[in-house]
Amino acid sequence: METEQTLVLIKPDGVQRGLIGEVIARYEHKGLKIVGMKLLQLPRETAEKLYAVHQGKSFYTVLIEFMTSAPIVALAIEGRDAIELVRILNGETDPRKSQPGSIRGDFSINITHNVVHASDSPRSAERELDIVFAPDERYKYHRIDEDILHPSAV
Ligand code: FUP
Repeated sequence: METEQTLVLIKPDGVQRGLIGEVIARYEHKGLKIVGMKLLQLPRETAEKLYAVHQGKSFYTVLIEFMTSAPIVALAIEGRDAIELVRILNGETDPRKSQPGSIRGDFSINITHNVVHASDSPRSAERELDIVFAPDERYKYHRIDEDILHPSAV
């Protein structure tokens, strides 16, 4: 198990629907650590960088319009296997396939308005975190429950 950081975005629908606290609680209660957090409206250029891999796809324009339409919350989340754990907590991209109990399974019904984004690999996490967070916007600190979450032998 590696300690990793990942980027989460609570999308405009999550912010508009008052789900910020609920979504953050899912990650916190799992035992993941918030090491960076801010409310911002994504400039178009930033959204295009984040979603460069989807350029040219049928949903790209709608996705960029949506992601820049209103404020989002950006989170830098740290923990052992954080990249995979966050994606499990988020659920499948298409909310119709997301399991109840996951964020998308519980709170969304439409693939564009699917509440959250999270990085899908160590490489994309590093790239995406650098796009959204300046180096001094991510903090190193010890959370008091870490010794209970991670007994030293395991
Ligand atoms: P995810 O990694 O789960 O966020 O999913 P992707 O990177 O594959 O897609 C990014 C976003 O593009 C999704 F959150 C929603 C949108 N999308 C569509 O609208 N239609 C698709 O078929 C695939 C993705």
